[in-house]
Amino acid sequence: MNKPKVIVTRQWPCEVEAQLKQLYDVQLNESDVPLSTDALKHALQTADAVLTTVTDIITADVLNAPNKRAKIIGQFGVGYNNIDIQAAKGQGLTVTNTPHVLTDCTADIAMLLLLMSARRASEGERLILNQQWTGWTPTQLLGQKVTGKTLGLIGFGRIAQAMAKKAHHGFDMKILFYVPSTPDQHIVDDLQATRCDSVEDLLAHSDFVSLHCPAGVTTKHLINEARLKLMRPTAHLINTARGDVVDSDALIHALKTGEIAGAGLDVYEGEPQLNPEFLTLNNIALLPHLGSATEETRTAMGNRVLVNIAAFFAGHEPNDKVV
Ligand code: 8YV
Repeated sequence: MNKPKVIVTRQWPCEVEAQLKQLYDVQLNESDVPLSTDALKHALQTADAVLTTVTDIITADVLNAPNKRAKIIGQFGVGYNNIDIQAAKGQGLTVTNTPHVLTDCTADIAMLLLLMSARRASEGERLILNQQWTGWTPTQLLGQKVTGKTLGLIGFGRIAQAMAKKAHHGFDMKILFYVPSTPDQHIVDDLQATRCDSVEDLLAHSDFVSLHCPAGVTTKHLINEARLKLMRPTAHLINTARGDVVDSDALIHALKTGEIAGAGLDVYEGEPQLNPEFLTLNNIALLPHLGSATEETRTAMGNRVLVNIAAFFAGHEPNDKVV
């Protein structure tokens, strides 16, 4: 029997690519240049499985390409807001993602940004890199203490809970959370966490606010001008979820005017383009979407895609089926 044809849109960890080569008639992307819209359509027309990432914008137009051969899109990532899921469903395509394996690393990045923002790490590093540091002073770059403070989590899924665990058990932080669903009471009890009735309530009572909700119509600009005004002037906003969840213009204004003390961002509206005003701010820590970027996790994500497509080709429902 012929091996299924698989197209991988970006370069993946070599260990995973080696397995793909063994198992499938695979087309890898050695140049790592993202595929154009036409190339994505062509991939769906010529392969049995197309393996995508956050940088592939799979719109209804792409998914409606005629004469498709593909039956499955294996997304390398837990988030899949780059794919029009309803259109994929309408086309009878299966879509899978890679939950669980990136939980800890993404929570680590959120904690890193929290610490960087609180302790003004980016500002300090710039001082050294620009050769402007003239020595220790008693009042230089005073930030805010993290231990014992209150962390408010918007969204309370796996990544938020992993961050809460590190923050509560490691930094003695008090945990607040807002989520529309009902989380496991054992987890809430272990974290001695308090549920807030509204986003507004959480914002008003947190020293650090970390975003962990999926991107979508209901969460677009969830953090807007009015909500930023509810945050404490000493508070910091951390975003490792998706850029669209925050209105960047409103955030820039809040950081400039001292409505909030700082922000730590790993994701951006329209990334990799950044609102140029972000670059003019001192009270911000900026990372280039590094949430899951460890060797272990990226390899585990690739392996998770392999398990999903293997199940699909064997006629089973993949564990991580989104639609
Ligand atoms: C991924 C992420 O690396 O999994 C996610 O949702 O945000 C990232 O950590 C990226 O999305 C790859 O597709």
